Amino acid sequence: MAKIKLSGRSAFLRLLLDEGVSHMFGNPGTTELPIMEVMPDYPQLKYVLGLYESVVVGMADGYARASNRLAACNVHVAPGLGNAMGALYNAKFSGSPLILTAGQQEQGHGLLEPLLYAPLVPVAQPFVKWAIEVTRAEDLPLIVRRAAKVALTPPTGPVFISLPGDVLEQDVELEPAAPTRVDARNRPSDEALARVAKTILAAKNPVILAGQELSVHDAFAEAAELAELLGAGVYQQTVPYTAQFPTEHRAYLGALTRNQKQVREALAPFDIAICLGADLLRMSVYSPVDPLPEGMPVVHVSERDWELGKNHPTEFALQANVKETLRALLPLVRAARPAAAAERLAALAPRNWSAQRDKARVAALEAAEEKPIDPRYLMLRLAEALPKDAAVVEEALTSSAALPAFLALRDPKSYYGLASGGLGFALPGAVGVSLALPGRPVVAVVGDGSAMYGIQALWTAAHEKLPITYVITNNRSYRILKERLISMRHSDKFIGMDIREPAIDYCALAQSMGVPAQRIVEPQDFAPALRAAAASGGPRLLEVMVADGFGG
Ligand SMILES: Cc1ncc(C[n+]2csc(CCOP(=O)(O)OP(=O)(O)O)c2C)c(N)n1
Ligand SMILES: [Mg+2]
Repeated sequence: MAKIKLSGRSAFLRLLLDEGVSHMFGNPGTTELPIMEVMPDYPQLKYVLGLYESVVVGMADGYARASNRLAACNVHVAPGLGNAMGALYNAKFSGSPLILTAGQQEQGHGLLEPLLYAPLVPVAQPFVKWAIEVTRAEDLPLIVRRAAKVALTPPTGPVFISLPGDVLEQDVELEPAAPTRVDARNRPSDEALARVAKTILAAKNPVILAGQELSVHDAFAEAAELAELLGAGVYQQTVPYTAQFPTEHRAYLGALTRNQKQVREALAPFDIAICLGADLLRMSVYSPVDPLPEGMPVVHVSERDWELGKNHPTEFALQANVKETLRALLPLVRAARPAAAAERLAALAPRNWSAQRDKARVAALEAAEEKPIDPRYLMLRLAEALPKDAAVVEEALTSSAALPAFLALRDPKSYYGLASGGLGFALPGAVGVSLALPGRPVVAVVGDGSAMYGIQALWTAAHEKLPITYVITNNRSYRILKERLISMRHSDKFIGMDIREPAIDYCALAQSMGVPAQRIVEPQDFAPALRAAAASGGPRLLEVMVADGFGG
């Protein structure tokens, strides 16, 4: 095909389209105006405005996670990039393939230290796979194509490109080219698979740790078959930020906590851990206890080589695609299914997820009348009243502690949680998830404190008329920090942990941004309100007054 001559700004957008980008999430400033000038020439590239940069990157993160596609996001020079860093940290954790760009002062002009200037590459670098500033327009094709390839090659993740104004003004000759996509769906060697099969078949009591790569690569069926063939119990990984395993499967035992001692106790009865596309026991706060029982052998399949053997000696560290690996492993296991497997599987039934749910339901129903609403009861009702095909986005900390016990996850795109611990994902993330899954209702459950780290996303949800129901659990506090101050510091003198005086009116906040809202005080009002909100087909916010855990 013939070369075409374009301005740098047009070439940039054209290249993104050629790489399969359909959405650019952005917040513009003067240095982005060249790009905004030519946006109307590329209507296939939908510009989604976010009113704060962490919201822009959070939306792109949600979009990339739910679509498994490349997303573009564009922020404004040094302050905009700085505002986005928490969200970029999240995107790094969830391995979201993002091309993050920022306009930069013209080369040379930056030397004069004008307003808004700072070198951008060193700012973005720690959280991205590749960071670069374009110095000549003629390099744009190489850089954008390489950025897309790097972002999408497992381990996937964000990349950063700084776009100086003068580069966007120069002309560039563009030669059409098909995107390069690295096929990384590799599987271990026959020899390694045979050794793994022999080891796991010989185990007396294997356990599977299910991770997010099972959902990214749509491998629920394969993981479930392995659990059945081995009679292995299945736990989801300690930070369950995607759906990781069909919860109603009889081998599924629920979530591991992030308490080292509890995890060690949960794993102690087993004699081998088979870690499928998971982060091996990522923890949160310090404990001297090692969560992996001493001497426990580990089989770990992950496409993220950094995770393999990172913290724990790993007998079988297999850098591979988890679905392809399971496909190749299953015939070996099928052929020699251990006699004890059926027995082991049957023994899991009384304590599997479904059995635990029944017990948790009884406990939650005991709190049905309480006011302010008991968060366990709220989560029970939420799980029951969700539309069948809903995707849940979650960042509600203490309020959602019971959610994993009630929320049945049946497909890989049914749940998106906070990956890194950095608050602010859920409100914008829900916008991205909704754009990625058109036709699917989204329900975002978000703590009152967490909501304030991404509140501007409500405006985008309204502007784009997205079918998202935001459930804000208002306990008027950072309840988790209060609980931890007591358990970890033995103090109950709470400074900086109450969100009162004045109380935040989340309904008024939502309404001011065009999202109809309702406050729920009576426990029985929640389920009908959730059904009505989800049925509305547009954005809604339910502010639910829940117990603060300290008698209020
Ligand atoms: C970006 C960021 N800032 C601060 C924190 C510290 N932090 C962790 S949990 C939390 C409180 C969350 O409050 P809320 O969403 O209301 O949940 P609750 O604790 O009340 O259940 C805070 C401030 C964090 N994790 N991330
Ligand atoms: Mg709170």
